[in-house]
Amino acid sequence: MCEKCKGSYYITTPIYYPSAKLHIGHTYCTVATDAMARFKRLQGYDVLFLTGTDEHGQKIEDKAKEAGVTPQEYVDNIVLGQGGVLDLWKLMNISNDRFIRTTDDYHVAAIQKIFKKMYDNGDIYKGTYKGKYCKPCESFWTESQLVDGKCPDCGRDCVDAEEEAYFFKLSKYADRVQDLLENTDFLEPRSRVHEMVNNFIKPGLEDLCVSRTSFNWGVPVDFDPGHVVYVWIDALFNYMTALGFENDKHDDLAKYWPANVHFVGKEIVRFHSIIWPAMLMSLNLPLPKKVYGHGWLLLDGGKMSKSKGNVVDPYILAQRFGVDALRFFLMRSFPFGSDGNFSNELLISTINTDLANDLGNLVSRTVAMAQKYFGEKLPAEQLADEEKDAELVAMVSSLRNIYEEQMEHYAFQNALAEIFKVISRANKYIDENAPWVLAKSEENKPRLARVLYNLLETVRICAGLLTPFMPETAEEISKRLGGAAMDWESLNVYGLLPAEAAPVAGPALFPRIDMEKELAALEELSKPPMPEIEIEPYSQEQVDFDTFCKSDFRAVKVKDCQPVKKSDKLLQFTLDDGTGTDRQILSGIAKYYKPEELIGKTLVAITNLPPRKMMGRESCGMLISAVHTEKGEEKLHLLMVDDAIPAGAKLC
Ligand code: ME8
Repeated sequence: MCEKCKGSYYITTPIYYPSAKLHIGHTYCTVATDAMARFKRLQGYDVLFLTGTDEHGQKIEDKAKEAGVTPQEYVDNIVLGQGGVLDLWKLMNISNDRFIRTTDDYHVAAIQKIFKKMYDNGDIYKGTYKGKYCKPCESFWTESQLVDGKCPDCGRDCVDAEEEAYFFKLSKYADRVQDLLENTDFLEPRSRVHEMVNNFIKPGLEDLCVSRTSFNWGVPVDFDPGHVVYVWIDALFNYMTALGFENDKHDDLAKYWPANVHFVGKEIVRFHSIIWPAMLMSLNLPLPKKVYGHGWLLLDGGKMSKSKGNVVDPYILAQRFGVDALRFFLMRSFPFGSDGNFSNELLISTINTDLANDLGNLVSRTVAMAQKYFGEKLPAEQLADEEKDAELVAMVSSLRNIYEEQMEHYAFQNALAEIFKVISRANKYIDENAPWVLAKSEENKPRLARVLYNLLETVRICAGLLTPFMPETAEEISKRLGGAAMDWESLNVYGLLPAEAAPVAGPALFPRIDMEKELAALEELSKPPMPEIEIEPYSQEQVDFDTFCKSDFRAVKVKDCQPVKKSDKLLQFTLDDGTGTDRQILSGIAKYYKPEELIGKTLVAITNLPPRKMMGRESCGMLISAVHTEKGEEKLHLLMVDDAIPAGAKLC
């Protein structure tokens, strides 16, 4: 370990199901983990940040079948393909040190060994599984666990399942797990402990079915062909196989295990706080130090899900607002341990208020004033005013420690709120000290220099502490302050910026967004793409042949065509229908044709419809057109036939 390092720190996200493209909810957890990992690196820890994908299970097998590809091709496309999981994490500036796929050979082989170990030590045994299974969640349930007969996690139907299966003796570990949850701070927030103990442990923890025979896409149980390992066992052990547990691919188990924290969404806390520690107990392995169950990002009060069609695309938001602004919004707007309601309005107003008005303005005003009043750099001669400076200086000086305390408790929202309290205070300090007034007299220049110095120093410390959330912005601000120090120690020392600071101006960090226009643009973008060509559904009602033959279709030649006064729809046709008497037909096609371009054309009309009046004029028949929709717009083409066909010829 390097001398300066504070020690190792291992943090993980859940590994994602590549059953569909990831949405903003998935991004939320990964951004939070990234912020924590960056914070720990900033503090001086040797961090290993792991994320990855959980690629086995029936759901993936079914989806691949639907798509007509192999399961491996299916997951490869979602993980590695354009706009896939890896692309998204790159876009979001996620600093994971490792990425595990549960289809990686080393992981598969390790899972087989782990399963065999638990079988050999008697904690896995063979029996018959009878119960309920929720396919989308890959979860087994007992009848009593269902809520109104449905899966307690997702509310969907469960299917009856009965098959020969292996079981893990979860019941054996019930007391130890309960003790772990109730008497240590293994699981946070505390509210989740009550939920786990009351809903799952106290009603009686049953042994867990840990193999399946009804599908193939999983890690095969090597000593019993036909069985594949339950996807959650395969998935949970990723946290250790990624460090080299039961494999030679990696070699840092001793350094990083036990993990400092697993960040997981609230619906998978059960797997991480009951099943996971029980399996580790079975293998006599150290337990992770903490599982933190964060809340969900909700949309219109409900969970986002592909099947509900209400997912929010992080690509679109990152493109429109920038990656740092999106990362910031996710961490600033919702308390990490509870659910939060996502909305575009909240996103835009957070960017406008905090980033454009407060932070952006502070940086640009401060730098602009320093340059305007002093040119390249501040003068060394500066005059502090104890009374006027004390509050701001005290707030900035204590900020790092207050922030640290919040970050250690994963209270990202509070940590950011502390920074923004200081930023607001600094904006107020500008108004209180009115630099533009001080600038008017030469005598006040030393005081003016000190005011600007205090502001620059505030910006340095605030921006440095924003690094875990907005790494690119922090770097940019450091450059604008002339390469200001933003390492952990410097962020706790007020006055480190040289007195003769030389700030550099730049474009607005966060331009203000026009709420109304932006909401309209987002609304437009969220609409599903219009199909290129849409045709009318076919009629299901049959017409008997004799009825059809009653319709008299004739070729007609256009002798004259005129617009109809006061109607923007109708054209009036004078037609030669071969009878020697002109026929008049009115047709609502003015939007599609100019009258003069139709004269002389041979069209098709149905001629034995009863005459009807339109805009006071008689219409005797109807012209036949082809209609379809193109990119949402209705299109119409009059049916035109060969001009060699004489007027009045019957179409049959
Ligand atoms: O659960 N808000 O994978 P997953 C917040 N493969 N978090 C959300 C969310 C939302 N709207 N939607 C999803 C799995 N998540 C397993 C994990 S770990 C050994 C195996 C979070 O892709 C969700 O809570 O379904 C979970 O923590 C993570 O995204 C991955 O979900």
